[in-house]
Amino acid sequence: MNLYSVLEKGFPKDKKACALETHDGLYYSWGDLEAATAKLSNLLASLKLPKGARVAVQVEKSPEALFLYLATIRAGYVYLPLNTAYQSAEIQYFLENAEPAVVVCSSKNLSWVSAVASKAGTKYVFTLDENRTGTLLDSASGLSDKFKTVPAKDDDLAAILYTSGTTGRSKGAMLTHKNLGSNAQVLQKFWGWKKGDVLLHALPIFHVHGLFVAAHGALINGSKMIWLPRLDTAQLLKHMPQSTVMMGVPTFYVRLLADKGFTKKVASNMRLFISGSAPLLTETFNTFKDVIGQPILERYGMSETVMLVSNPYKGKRVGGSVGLPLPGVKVRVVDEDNKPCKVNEIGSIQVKGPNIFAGYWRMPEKTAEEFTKDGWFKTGDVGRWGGDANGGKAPNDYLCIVGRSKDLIISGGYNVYPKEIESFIDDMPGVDESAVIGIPHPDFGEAVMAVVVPKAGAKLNAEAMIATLKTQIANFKIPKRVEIVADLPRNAMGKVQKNILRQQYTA
Ligand code: MCA
Ligand code: AMP
Repeated sequence: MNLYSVLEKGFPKDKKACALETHDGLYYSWGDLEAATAKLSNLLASLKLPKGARVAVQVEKSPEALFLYLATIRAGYVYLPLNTAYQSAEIQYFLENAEPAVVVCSSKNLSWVSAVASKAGTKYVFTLDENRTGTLLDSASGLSDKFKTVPAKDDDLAAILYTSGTTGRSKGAMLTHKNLGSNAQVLQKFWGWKKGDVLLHALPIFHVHGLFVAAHGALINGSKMIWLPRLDTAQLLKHMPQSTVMMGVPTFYVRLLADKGFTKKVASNMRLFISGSAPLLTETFNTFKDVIGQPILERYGMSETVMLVSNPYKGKRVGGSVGLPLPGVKVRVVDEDNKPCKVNEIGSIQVKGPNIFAGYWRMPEKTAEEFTKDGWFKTGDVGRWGGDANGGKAPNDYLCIVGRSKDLIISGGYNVYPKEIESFIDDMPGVDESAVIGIPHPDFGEAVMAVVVPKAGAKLNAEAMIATLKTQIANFKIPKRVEIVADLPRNAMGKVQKNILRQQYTA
């Protein structure tokens, strides 16, 4: 079934009820949402795109950006969201790889996006800005506000999400209508969504967390969303008394706790705070419980799998554990021979279920590598069942993530692959080699740091290197610190020992 039809089942009968309230005081009813979505679906349908055509979108967060997403799904096309921090070289790669039929961008980026899109063979480029302007809305404005949702098979593609690669460039994770619809249904029950819930939404909507976990949750439950453009603690505190559910990356909770205005009283209407995308420090979990009087619910997922494991809504929430496999999701922790580990033994986390993606876009070999012969997806995360989870003893059926086998940094909930940053640094004049590592950071959890070796006789300037990187890659990938050193520590095989660098710079 088309994912939109799955979500629509939860829309309230009262079409005048509020679906979205914005930070600047605008209200969109469910009728508005359906009409705006229909107009945009009609626009896409009028372009007569082939089945499976991709609609790539790099725009600021706005209600209309959400409607564009829903319209794409409703019209049977494939949604491809792109982080607003991506720069032209990054966007060029995504467009050339995905070959979208339609690109929607902010009007301030139109000139360079058009150039890149035309190179990639894209036929239509529209603009959409956060103040409800742009050629997309202009083109849709005269069209009908009714649209018959295009039927979709369970394994038809609904979205492609690019996730960075450990060795090469980003891979597009292909998610089907079934992947997304089944996960939304499971989460609605598992997290006890109920009538009257109001979601406080401050996450970006170009990733799984803000779009497929948070927004889907409210949509399938017919719940109002308070729609904030970005994380702003003052705005969160202002709207919290009218809200019941919030989702955030750990940085959301660190920043809220640093604000004196965040009290039990302000949060008294809230029934659920959910954290994910990166490890929630036990210290944050415990302080939150002390200050607010309720435990944050931590869950675990991936772009390739949507949500996998979650602490329970009603049962025990354990700090330092991500909880129980969601209904329908199978999780195993295995040793190097793919044999199941015992409780408290550390191994690789592998998963199966209706939520597991359909593969990487046009990368069949890479897809095959990431699955075991018997069909388990290798998450690249390392964990164990039960054991001491810092926040107390985890029951034996609770999963604890203890690390990652993939060389990945998660900074403020965004993934950064060291290899990508190293390749940009290594291309700079005077650089012999580099190692990019993650070091603990009080706000972002982990911060990106680069350790760089100059070529013989070359002089490198850390600030100038950072300035150059800022013109090349998204801002969250920029190293917060660059250290110039004479050489990198290596093991007997000649491999750079990043663990030693991490220890050294963490100290
Ligand atoms: C911004 N900056 C960052 C980050 N964000 N640096 C490192 N890591 C970051 N995440 C830098 C900017 O480059 C800038 O640096 C300075 O911080 C201020 O930028 P600003 O945009 O004002 O930052 P902010 O608004 O305070 O944003 C921080 C944030 C944001 C709220 C943590 O990054 C965020 O919303 N993260 C959520 C990511 C997310 O949704 N992840 C879900 C992925 P300068 O001043 O030098 O230019 S989905 C996923 O992972 C899976 C499926 C899952 O399980 O959910
Ligand atoms: P992404 O591919 O961007 O969706 O990021 C997925 C990765 O985020 C996972 O493979 C984990 O490494 C990490 N992740 C997500 N949620 C959690 C969590 N609650 N605790 C620890 N790591 C997490």
